[in-house]
Amino acid sequence: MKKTNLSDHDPSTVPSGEGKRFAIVAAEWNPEVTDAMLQGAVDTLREHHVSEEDIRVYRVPGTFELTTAADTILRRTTVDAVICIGCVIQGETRHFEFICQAVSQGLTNVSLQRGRPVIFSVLTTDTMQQALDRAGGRHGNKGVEGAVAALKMVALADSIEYEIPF
Ligand code: DLZ
Repeated sequence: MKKTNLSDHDPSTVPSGEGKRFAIVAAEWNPEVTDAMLQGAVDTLREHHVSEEDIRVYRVPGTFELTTAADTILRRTTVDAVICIGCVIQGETRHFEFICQAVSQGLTNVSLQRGRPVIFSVLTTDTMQQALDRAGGRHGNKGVEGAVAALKMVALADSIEYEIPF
């Protein structure tokens, strides 16, 4: 089946997160969007048996700061994955391009360097309406999708055994 929207996931296909620990970092910019995504992510982790005390929520000023926050969390804690939530809306200047480029590359680098999943739940839209449509509106909730992706990546990591001495 073609998969275009993890918000429509079949819950039975999502691994349990029991005993796993997650950090969620959400940007303060565009809070009407990021707050809804954050709530969607928390609710989804809870639905999949992650206990409340195993979900740590952090805030950063803007989407650009997600990279530093994710790196600090992974250097200082033993969480299994970090879900990064942000919303960048195209404006009149080139700020949009710089932020989107920096955060997508930055989060990829952090994940590879720290060896744990860093989930890109960042909306990059032309308008606020497009963002709202993806934060609990007609196109689902990218926070929910981020939580599903995190649960799947943590389970994947658990399933890959070391054949080469670490
Ligand atoms: C500066 C800025 C602009 C113009 N737009 C957004 C946005 O749409 N979404 C967002 O999350 N953050 C924005 N920011 C703030 C930057 O992410 C960052 O916080 C500042 O440039 C300070 O480093």
